[in-house]
Amino acid sequence: MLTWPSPFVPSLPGRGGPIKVRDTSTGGLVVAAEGPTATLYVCGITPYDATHMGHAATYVAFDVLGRAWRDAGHTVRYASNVTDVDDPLLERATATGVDWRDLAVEQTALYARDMTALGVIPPDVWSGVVESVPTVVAAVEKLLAAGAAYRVPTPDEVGDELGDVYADLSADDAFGAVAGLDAATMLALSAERGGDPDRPGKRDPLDPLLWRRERAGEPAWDGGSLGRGRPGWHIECAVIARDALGLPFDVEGGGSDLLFPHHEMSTSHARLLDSGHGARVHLHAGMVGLEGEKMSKSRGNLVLVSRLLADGEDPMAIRLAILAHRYRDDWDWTAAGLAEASERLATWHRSVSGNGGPSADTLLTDVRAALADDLDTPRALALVDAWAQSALASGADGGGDEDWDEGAPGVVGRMLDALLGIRF
Ligand code: 5CA
Ligand code: ZN
Repeated sequence: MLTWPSPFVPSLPGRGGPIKVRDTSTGGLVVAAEGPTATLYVCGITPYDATHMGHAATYVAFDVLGRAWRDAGHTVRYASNVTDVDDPLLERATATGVDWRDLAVEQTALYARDMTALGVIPPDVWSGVVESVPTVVAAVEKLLAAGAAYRVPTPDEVGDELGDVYADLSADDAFGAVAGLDAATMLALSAERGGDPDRPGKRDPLDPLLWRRERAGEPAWDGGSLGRGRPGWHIECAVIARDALGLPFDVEGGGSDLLFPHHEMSTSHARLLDSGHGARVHLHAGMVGLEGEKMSKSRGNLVLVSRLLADGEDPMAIRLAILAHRYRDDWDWTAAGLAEASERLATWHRSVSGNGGPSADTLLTDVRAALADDLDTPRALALVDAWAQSALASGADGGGDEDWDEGAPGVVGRMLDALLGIRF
């Protein structure tokens, strides 16, 4: 289990919520958590390169959900993973002559520093895949025993007949409900995003890998009756989420690049593993791009959080630049966006450092309503802008304004901290 320091979250007068979000699967606005404890799983990083603005935007979006939930009176239970063994990580380690374990540890630590700087509240359970191997093995054995998985012959080098293990998607009647895609799109995305539709011996080209037998030069763990090997990608998240949160849980999230196949498959695995349920709601952050292209480690067109911080940028300005966009929209990172956020941060800072301001009551109600409406942070920012402008315009004593309140800057400052994660 890993973690980073948790920021202090001030309490506010009154209460917000209930928080509604747009479920990717249905397109409808739904209450994100109905019980007293709100449960969230967000797919974590594959630690082979440093945190870029796309990662940061996704984790800040779900951090805002967690903050809104807390403000609505929920206890939040948040789980995430680190994909600390996976093909791209192994390939990068080989290409750069570094041990894959060292690369994962180094990049995970850098990510934790970046998240700390950005004021992201850490998960309650943040689990590496490596530490979850025994539970994944038990889950794969269970799927095999239930007839929901099968073995596929391996190359001779593996040395025995056990085979790799694949999930049999025909065992899951509800498969396809998460993303709602047609067969051709599913096939194309599977080939693009880590699947192996052309692998001979599979019952269906979409069937995903659950357990890969040890190959020369690849890390492997004891797999019990499965033989030595390593887990497939989707089953890891299904098992880590199930063990941390129980099934069903409220929200499974990540960037929109994970909708298919990753969240379709991990939800399918969860359904077959236990209760017939995975996540109640699927929530996806849009893709952050650079000059019109998705920012990605594989493309290398990265704006790194650690680089911006090393250049002296204020992490709160970076956070505000993210919050200026609706979490589920795709958007481009620009230097102008960051400059605008720095200016906004400075204005807000001046306004909450003054001797008073217009009453914070309406602002607090309106910001809560904006967040409850599918985490509408751009609206929340515009509301704060308006309050800051009038606080600064009224002079030190409010110019006789009846609505003037000496305590307002304090409440607004605490609100920015608690709900938006912006502190000065
Ligand atoms: N380890 C897997 C998930 S189990 C993974 O996708 N790792 S990742 O490092 O590639 O991405 C980490 C998170 O950032 C994921 O939620 C992913 O959807 C999100 N993400 C990746 N690129 C972008 C981007 N350009 N914009 C927004 N979010 C992104
Ligand atoms: Zn995942």
